[in-house]
Amino acid sequence: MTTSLSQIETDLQTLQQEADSAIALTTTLEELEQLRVQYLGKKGQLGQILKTMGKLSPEDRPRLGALANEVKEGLQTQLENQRQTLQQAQIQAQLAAETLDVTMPGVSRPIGRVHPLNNTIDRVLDIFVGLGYTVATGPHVETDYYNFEALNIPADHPARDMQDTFFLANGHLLRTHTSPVQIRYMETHQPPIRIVAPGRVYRRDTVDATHSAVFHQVELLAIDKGLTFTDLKGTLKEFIRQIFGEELPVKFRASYFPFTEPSAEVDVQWKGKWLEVLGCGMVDPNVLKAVGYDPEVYTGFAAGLGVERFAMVLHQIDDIRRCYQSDWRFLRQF
Ligand code: 2U9
Repeated sequence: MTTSLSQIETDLQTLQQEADSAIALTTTLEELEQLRVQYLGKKGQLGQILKTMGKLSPEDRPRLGALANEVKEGLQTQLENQRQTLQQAQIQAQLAAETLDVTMPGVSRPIGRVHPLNNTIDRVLDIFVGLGYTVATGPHVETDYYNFEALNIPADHPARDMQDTFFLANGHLLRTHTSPVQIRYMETHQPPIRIVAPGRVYRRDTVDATHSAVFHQVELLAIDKGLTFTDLKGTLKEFIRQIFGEELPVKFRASYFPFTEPSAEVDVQWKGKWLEVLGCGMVDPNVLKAVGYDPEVYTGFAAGLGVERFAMVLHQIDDIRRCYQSDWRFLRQF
């Protein structure tokens, strides 16, 4: 069977038309490459058609050769055009996917703020610093001597029951008050002394709305020649005036602490209620002796307040546990 020139011409035109639409329909560079192999590859369709050229008469061959070249170049141009189109599309898609829209609203992070307990400590310290006091701090892990013995609380003293705490294997303990700070300070300083000691303290306590095994105190201590209970009253009244922002009725009610004699609890009338806000007293002579001060020469006064209790009173907080839960809905109110 001989193949006619017109037959091959028809085959080439059909190939051209099929390839036209097939190339235009590709959506990926991989599909396009498959088509290139299919049409122009070694075993491609164009090659297959050209193989039949041998069956043509010699005079027909040049015409067909020219036509085949035309088809081949046409296919190459089309493949190249489509390759560029697809590549552009791919770049555009990638750009769209990776573009950073700098006009989009950012992810906002709420700005933190001072915790109500720290805020209360700061306010208390500010007032005493204004009255000439120096801030002093000390270790949370203490010895029995600094936490109890030097503060006139010997081993068999009933006050130890209320201040049971956490003991370490080596006999050290977590301080039950910040008072050891003042003992350490007195050991290394001579009167006159005016210090205020803020910090975290620990007690073996059952947690409820008003009790926590870990809480905070601020204590103050003044030692000088001739200090009296009147100086203590004046100092605390001024403190109360400043922290509550107004002159309030104040009551000093007799009380007992091992490290002060006489001792008192301080009540303040605020918004119609009497609130217990401070403990205080004249430093017990035994405490002065323990640090080598002569109680015949020096006298002093001390006071202590529970920071949580104070913050709860100032901000009408109903449950001490809110102070430790880091709940932003609670904290953002302050
Ligand atoms: C030295 C001498 C005396 C500190 C004092 C109180 C009274 C007091 C309580 C307040 C509420 C403890 O957190 S609380 O439960 N504190 O009532 N504290 S006098 O007296 C001292 C401290 C150090 C050397």
